[in-house]
Amino acid sequence: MTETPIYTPPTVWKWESENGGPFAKTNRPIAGSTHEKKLPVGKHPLQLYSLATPNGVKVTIMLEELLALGFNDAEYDAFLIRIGDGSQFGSGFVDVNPNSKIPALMDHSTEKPTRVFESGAILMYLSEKFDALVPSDPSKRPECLSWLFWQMGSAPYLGGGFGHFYNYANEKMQYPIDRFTMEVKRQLDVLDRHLADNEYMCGDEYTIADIAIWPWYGQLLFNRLYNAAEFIDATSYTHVMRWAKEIDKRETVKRGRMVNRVRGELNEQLRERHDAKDFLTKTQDKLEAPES
Ligand SMILES: N[C@@H](CCC(=O)N[C@@H](CS)C(=O)NCC(=O)O)C(=O)O
Repeated sequence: MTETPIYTPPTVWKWESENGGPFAKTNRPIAGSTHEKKLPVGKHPLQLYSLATPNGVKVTIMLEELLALGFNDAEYDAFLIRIGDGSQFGSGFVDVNPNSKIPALMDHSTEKPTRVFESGAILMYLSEKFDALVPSDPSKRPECLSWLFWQMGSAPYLGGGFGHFYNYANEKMQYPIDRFTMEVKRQLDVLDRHLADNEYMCGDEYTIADIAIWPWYGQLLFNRLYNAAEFIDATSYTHVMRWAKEIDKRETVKRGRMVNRVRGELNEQLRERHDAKDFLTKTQDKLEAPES
């Protein structure tokens, strides 16, 4: 068995080499843009710049839910930001999100266009703008926002911790895998106990808390993230699984998952969405089909 060499940190860390992982080309220890690039602006009030990762999908599900509820002002253009190519470091994107991460939203319906970044802030912004998918009853609203913020604080352990070391890291190291697996299983148990007594995260109402949590924890159980369902014993979380399957059936969720998707089945990839009809006419299988 080869021993991992012991690493002694230098007094001051320096950025000397790419660490070889799949994000090595884009990860940097500094913020700001790397190149000039204006963002396109479409015809709708809301302009989304994103990619169909779990954080991106939260927002596209939210927008599709709002449209299905009849809020026509939630019409949106979704432009693709390819984070693997470093598009999040273009000057226009950094103007919308100084943190250089998808998703980022511009609302052009306000007197001066409003920028919103951080998926949790975007969900809250949209729920307040349309007064939908968040309880207005003061006895229920705090519970909903608590779970929304629970997700925002917890998912980095799942993605940046567990997902990184279990799935992406070139070397599989037991210490970080044990540490983050333990935490992710603890989080799943938190959800499982809660969902044993609640249909949705905030009781009997489907809300932004479900929209935030499902793309991460629901899809983890379906083996859509990190190929880890067996490793974490997904089927043992029966209540989370029941809830996740229920949400997976929603047409709005199916549509939201397709937007800005660049992987998987071609008929499930709507790389850019500019019109509700695009789901029927602009999926990648149709765009790539030879002309007859
Ligand atoms: N807390 C942020 C996290 C966003 C985030 O991590 N986005 C990832 C994709 S899921 C990203 O853009 N990564 C690009 C990079 O790190 O350079 C949110 O919820 O919006």
